[in-house]
Amino acid sequence: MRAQVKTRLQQDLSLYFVAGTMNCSSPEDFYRILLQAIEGGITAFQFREKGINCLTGQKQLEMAKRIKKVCQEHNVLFIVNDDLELMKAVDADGLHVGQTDGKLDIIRRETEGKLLGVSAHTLAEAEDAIVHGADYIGAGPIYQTSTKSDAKIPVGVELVTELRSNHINVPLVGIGGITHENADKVIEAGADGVAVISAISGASNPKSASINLFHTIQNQKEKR
Ligand code: 3NM
Repeated sequence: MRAQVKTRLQQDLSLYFVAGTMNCSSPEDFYRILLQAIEGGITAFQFREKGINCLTGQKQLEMAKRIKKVCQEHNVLFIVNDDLELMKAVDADGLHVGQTDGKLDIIRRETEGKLLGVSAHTLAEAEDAIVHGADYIGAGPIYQTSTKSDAKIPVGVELVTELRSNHINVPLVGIGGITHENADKVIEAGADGVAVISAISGASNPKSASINLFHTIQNQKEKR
């Protein structure tokens, strides 16, 4: 990845909001929260529409189109979780996959010209993702999370430190249990950003939650 593209991606991943309609009380509530998060300064959004009561088919596609439009209008990176066809259908900026979402070499070929993010829970998984061409890594779960039912045991910011001290130099975000109270520790350990679901989707005021997170992250980045 060219240095300029990398620097841009490091900035674009600073505050990465991940959500699907299941994380909110209704599809309209989801969209309202997304708009507020954008107003509050999120830099990237991942549409993670999976699990019980998620939208499928045409409804999912229509929602993805709405998201793409609003993200594009506000220069927010738009990533689709684990759905290559949906990513292509809405011409999103990229795809994010987990460790069990398919063979990375095939996924990389299918996402040529798009960003590819991969979740990693260990150094070996991060190394494997990079060998297969991942553009960025989502490392976690950093802290305890109740949002993802099958989340692994929290690895702490130590995983970020370990990745950075083992030549993992690609853009990297921490995920899992991150709030405005602990986001600084994740950045301090070497992450370029934080990915959150409930810290924004579950906030009584998603806009001010996003503003708080953004400031915490930027302040910590400036200290480096
Ligand atoms: N992936 P919250 S943890 C979607 O460890 C996701 O890869 C994780 O939700 C991983 O910010 C997680 O509410 C859930 O804790 C993050």
